[in-house]
Amino acid sequence: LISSPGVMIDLTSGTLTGDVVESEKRLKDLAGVFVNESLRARMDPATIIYRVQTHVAEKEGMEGGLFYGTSFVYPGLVGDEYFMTKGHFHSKIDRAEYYWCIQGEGMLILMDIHGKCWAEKMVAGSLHYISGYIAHRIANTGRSLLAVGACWPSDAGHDYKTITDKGFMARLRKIDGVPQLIPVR
Ligand code: PAN
Ligand code: ZN
Repeated sequence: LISSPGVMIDLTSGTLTGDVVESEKRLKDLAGVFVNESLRARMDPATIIYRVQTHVAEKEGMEGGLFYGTSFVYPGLVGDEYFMTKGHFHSKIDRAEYYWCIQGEGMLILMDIHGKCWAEKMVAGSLHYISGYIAHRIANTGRSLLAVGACWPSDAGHDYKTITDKGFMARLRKIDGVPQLIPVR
């Protein structure tokens, strides 16, 4: 009647062990994601930008279920733009999500359906509610690994195309040594 946990989360690093699906994105996988695409294309394609560990507790697309994931974003820059995730709206665009920062320093970059952007600072322990209709991505603004926990509905899905086609309307750039959210063009 009593079972052992099928998955463990290390509370200081965010690392999952057990029943977990792993994925990673290297610079070669991120064409068009950074403002300076020609620089990205000239950098080492094998550079790892982020990894995600997901506990897939339900079938993808199942209504009423939840997924858990830890995202790890590495420190670094493409020019003056911080390493970051691709970012997405949810395919079921009204689906919300929680993010919380486990270690490192970062920024949660948000954009509404009209292209208005804003950002929230992430430090270990910060909790971030992302309501539906809001695109979201995370950037590492520190010198160490950024780990962010996330919980989202298993029927949310990921709409990357809207971001691939239009991009975020503002970019997080290191200017005078500090992160600033700068409108595109
Ligand atoms: C997160 C993201 C994760 C990777 O789990 O999927 O941070 O970012 P991209 O999916 O934009 O590459 C989430 O928001 N899930 O819904
Ligand atoms: Zn999401």
